[in-house]
Amino acid sequence: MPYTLIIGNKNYSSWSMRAWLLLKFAGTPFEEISINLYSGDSQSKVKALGGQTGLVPVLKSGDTTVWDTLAITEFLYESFPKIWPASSQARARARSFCGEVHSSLSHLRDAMPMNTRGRHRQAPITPDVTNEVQRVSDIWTYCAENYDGPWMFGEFCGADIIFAPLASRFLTYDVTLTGVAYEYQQKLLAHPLVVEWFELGLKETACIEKFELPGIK
Ligand SMILES: N[C@@H](CCC(=O)N[C@@H](CS)C(=O)NCC(=O)O)C(=O)O
Repeated sequence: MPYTLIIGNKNYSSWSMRAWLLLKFAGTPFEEISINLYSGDSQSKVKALGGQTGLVPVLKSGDTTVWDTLAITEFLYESFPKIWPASSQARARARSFCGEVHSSLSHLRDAMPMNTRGRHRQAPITPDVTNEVQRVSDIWTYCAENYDGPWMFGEFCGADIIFAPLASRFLTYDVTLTGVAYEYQQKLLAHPLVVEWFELGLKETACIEKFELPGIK
């Protein structure tokens, strides 16, 4: 296998989802090593496999080990250029938006842990969370209005993948978007690779209590 991907629980690990989708989208075969996260020794298992932070995802290719999702994205881009848009300007925009997901949106990510099988869950919605949801909606609206084609930058690419777990979170916590942002979220949730990831998550039995927020009564 040209690649080995170390990932966490499909139901809960948003960064794992992104790396897995990137490899699937690239169309390359890969071996998958799954770690049950937050299980006591999960970080030491990841470190033993070469992930220096103990966090997933970790990608291995020959002698090269890459951790951190943006580093993995850029590493794969070197072999699979379709991961970013072809135009330099669009690529810069895509990287900027994806950088925001990676380094910002922390209120949203903390309040709404990814739980792909969860539905009608209640997240603590603070003004910061509301602002970050609005930011995602604005990004999706901007892309729909400025690029031709069904996906953020026209053709499906890494930007759609980096944003996919947000579409999942909005579904889990009943965050209702409107207009083109809503339409894009629905398209993303129906993308065959996203559906495949969700189906694999449904087969998992591990339950991580802290990511199981209460349902709406
Ligand atoms: N900045 C890292 C974040 C990785 C991360 O937070 N991974 C989570 C799963 S989504 C993890 O490994 N959690 C396990 C733990 O904290 O013990 C990236 O982009 O890959």
